[in-house]
Amino acid sequence: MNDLINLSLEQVHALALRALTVNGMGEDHARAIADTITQGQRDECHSHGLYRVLVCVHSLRSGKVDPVARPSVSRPAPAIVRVDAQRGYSLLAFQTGLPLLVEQARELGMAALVIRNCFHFSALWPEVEAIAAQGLVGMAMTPSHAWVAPEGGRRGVFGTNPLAFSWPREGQEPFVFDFATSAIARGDIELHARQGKPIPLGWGLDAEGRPSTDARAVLEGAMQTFGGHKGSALAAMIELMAGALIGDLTSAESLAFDGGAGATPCHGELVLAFDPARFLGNELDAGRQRAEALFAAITGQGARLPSQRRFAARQRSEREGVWVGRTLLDDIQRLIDD
Ligand code: NDP
Ligand code: PYC
Repeated sequence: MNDLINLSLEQVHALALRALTVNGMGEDHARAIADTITQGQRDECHSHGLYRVLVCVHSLRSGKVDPVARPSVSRPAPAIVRVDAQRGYSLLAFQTGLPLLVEQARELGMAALVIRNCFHFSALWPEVEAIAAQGLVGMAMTPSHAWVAPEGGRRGVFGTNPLAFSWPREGQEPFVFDFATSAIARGDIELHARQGKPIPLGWGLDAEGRPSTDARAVLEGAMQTFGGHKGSALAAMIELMAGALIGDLTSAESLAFDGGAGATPCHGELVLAFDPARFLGNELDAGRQRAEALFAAITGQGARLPSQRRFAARQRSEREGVWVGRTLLDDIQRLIDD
């Protein structure tokens, strides 16, 4: 039986940090990763919370990741900030590039942060929220591994390719969405497989291309896109924008680079920032009011905004801590002890 254990957010952070550092991760990378993992657990995004410690440590032990890589910055054009993660994890590269992205977006109206050569496991909402916290509109996207079949196909071509967006709001949480362009994140299917639970039809196909509710069969077959041909086209766009356009690997190339190691995918990420003050000038207030009218029209009929569940979970976790399955905690503890 998988009991649930209550942990404070400080305990979650300390556990993630310890598991990473005893396995050789440099302190600054480990802190950046533990911060994001703690945010995921806090917001009840279970596929990208403490569970990710397992794959990060596996990736470290595979020898693929440089645990002490130093991100390096270059400026190929005024609006483009490029950070080469040098085969380290993406989060330190994002932290390195964010102040420059913000500065350039304020100066030019819009700017791009291009992260190359990074191992990428994390949810994108912490990144677009950080952009919204600066009063900017944010977008982020990244490939992963070619696990997802195009609509009408049966073999993996696309990654689970998340797309995230944030819109800053005065005096309240930003409008944020962040979703995989597959029907669901692969991490969620992995969690179903760990717990021996079936998955809904529509998430994936078995190795013979048949729709399946067996999580393990789908992990060995192909995942499906969300919204059929629409998710398929968006997934292709992300391969192009955050792969071909930025000079980094597509999901198929990233999977080939992994070579069966089962490490975190290694590729690039594209992050965009837009300054509403620059776009709108003295019409800024009118633009903000237009946005608020839109949000009111959504919530006014009982629908919810994306991230409302997450923000509510955040408040609850900050008050009461989080509940984590004993099996996961035991698995992480073994990575510290062995
Ligand atoms: P979900 O399908 O669970 O949800 C995605 C978004 O939809 C969230 O913003 C969510 O808000 C919102 N949402 C859900 N239900 C509703 C509703 N009824 N009304 C309005 N909004 C709603 O996420 P995915 O499984 O697709 O992705 C999960 C995470 O996995 C993402 O954070 C993504 O970045 C990450 N990921 C990372 C990858 C990587 O390579 N780094 C690859 C793939 C995924 P709320 O949270 O409030 O429910
Ligand atoms: O859950 O699909 C996923 C995922 C891929 C890489 C990181 N998360």
